[in-house]
Amino acid sequence: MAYDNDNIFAKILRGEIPSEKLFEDEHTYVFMDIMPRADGHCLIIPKTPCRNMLDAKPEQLATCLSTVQKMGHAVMKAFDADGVTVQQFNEAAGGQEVFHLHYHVLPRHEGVSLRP
Ligand code: DGP
Repeated sequence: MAYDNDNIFAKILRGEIPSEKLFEDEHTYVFMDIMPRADGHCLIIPKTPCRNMLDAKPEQLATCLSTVQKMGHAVMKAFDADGVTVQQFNEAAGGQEVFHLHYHVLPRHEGVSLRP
């Protein structure tokens, strides 16, 4: 399916709507999720247009996953977490709500469930 340039994360990348930035490099941007399901819940997105994983070029997947790993280490340390959950959804039937590729990184603590 086609990429929509007016999706929320495209607007965040263009600076048209605010976001709480955690990190960026040449290829990726990281910001806090507006509806966090755990303290430190953040989102990793590519800076180039990509609807979801099914639409991604290999370099978009590689750079995103490299940043996912970096943020995994960062939130483990910052939140004294016991583990990290990484989530990624594709198309509405797959649970995707915003149609720009993104990875959720959620710090986890033993015995603590994610918020709904
Ligand atoms: P999903 O496509 O199902 O992975 O859900 C999209 C996620 O994006 C959801 O956890 C909430 C988050 N989100 C939606 N709109 C905004 C926004 O305007 N700003 C931020 N920071 N996060 C958003």
